[in-house]
Amino acid sequence: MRQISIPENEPVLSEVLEAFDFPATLLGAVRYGRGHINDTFCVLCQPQEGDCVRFILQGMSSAAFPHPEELMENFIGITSFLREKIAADGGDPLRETLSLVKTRDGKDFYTDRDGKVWRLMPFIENTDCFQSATPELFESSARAFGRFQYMLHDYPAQTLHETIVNFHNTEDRFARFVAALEADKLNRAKDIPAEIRFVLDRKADCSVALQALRDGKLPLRVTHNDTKLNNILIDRDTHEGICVIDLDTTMPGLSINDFGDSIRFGANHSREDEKDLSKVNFDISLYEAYTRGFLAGARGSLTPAELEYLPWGARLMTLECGIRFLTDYLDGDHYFHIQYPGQNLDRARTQFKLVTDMEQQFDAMAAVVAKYA
Ligand code: ADP
Ligand code: GN1
Ligand code: MG
Repeated sequence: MRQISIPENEPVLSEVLEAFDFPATLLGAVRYGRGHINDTFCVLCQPQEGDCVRFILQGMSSAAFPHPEELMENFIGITSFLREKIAADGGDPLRETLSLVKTRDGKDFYTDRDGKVWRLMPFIENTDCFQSATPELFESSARAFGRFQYMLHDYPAQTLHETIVNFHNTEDRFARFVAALEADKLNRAKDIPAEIRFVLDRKADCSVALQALRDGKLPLRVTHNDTKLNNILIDRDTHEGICVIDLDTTMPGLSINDFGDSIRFGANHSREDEKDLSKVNFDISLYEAYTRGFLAGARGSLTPAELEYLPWGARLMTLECGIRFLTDYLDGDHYFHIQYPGQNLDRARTQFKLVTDMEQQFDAMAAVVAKYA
């Protein structure tokens, strides 16, 4: 077999690559993407004739996903369902949703010697994945996320596994923050009183969406639950959001959270870990572009209560994500990948700055929804 090029510090890769049934000769693999959770690699292959082809190889995070085989069952169910809808709609199922390449023994995923689960997917070419966007691109991503939710409105939700229990249970996130604070394993709490106060002062907010759900105001739907801009592939020719990726948390949830998580990540002009908070500002014009796109994509399927709570979705997903980053910081950074010490604290701080901005512009945010509802 010819020598393939793989990073020296990824010893398990050759075992994993060997397990999959590549339709062409393997040339090499490199780490890829900006996700915080999975181990993602781009794999290059040379077919007998024609240009090289790429694949995405992903090892699922055991810290995030305790039952990866259930996650893969969800993945297969959702992508098969979407493939049929996309085909019926005259679309291209190979570009508009993810698919899997099987292992040599005909399985949908490979479990390595340490028990980590890996999947292989064709790379969806002629697309871009952005970390920040112009209003036009952001609106296009919004249409795609709205459409994603619309397409799954008749998916049999009871068949989905809850891949991360209490994923967007903001009350539970608050409680876990308090537990991490009390444990204060690394003695970090003493240096961050303002951030801790920020969270403790917002305990009541953490119940707003859950209370509306308990009161029967907000319906449970099949939602993506991780709708950051870099979880969508944008077609290079049409600039349309063509494929929603990172389906690992697609499960029953609230539509306002899908709306909200996109706003959290995309309705500003700074990095998620920007240290200079003067650069971190909620941009209501990006919020407006997203609102317009999301409501168009959802094709009138949101109820009046969901529309009313959309601004809360933005505020709560941002608060919750900040709480999660801060919890992981207190806990020793075991959940989110970090590139430097203190990155989770930097991330928490940007989220809290954005929450503050949204609190100040909350009425204007509601007015924007009313304009497009
Ligand atoms: P994570 O859970 O770590 O965020 P993702 O599934 O979002 O993992 O993948 C990480 C990155 O890999 C994405 O942001 C995107 O750039 C790229 N990616 C994932 N799947 C594909 C695909 N099928 N085609 C092209 N790029 C992909
Ligand atoms: C993670 O996997 P990725 O990088 O798309 C996280 C989201 C957070 C996000 C913060 C499964 O998303 O919940 O909002 O980081 N995903 C999981 O950037 O926890
Ligand atoms: Mg991702």
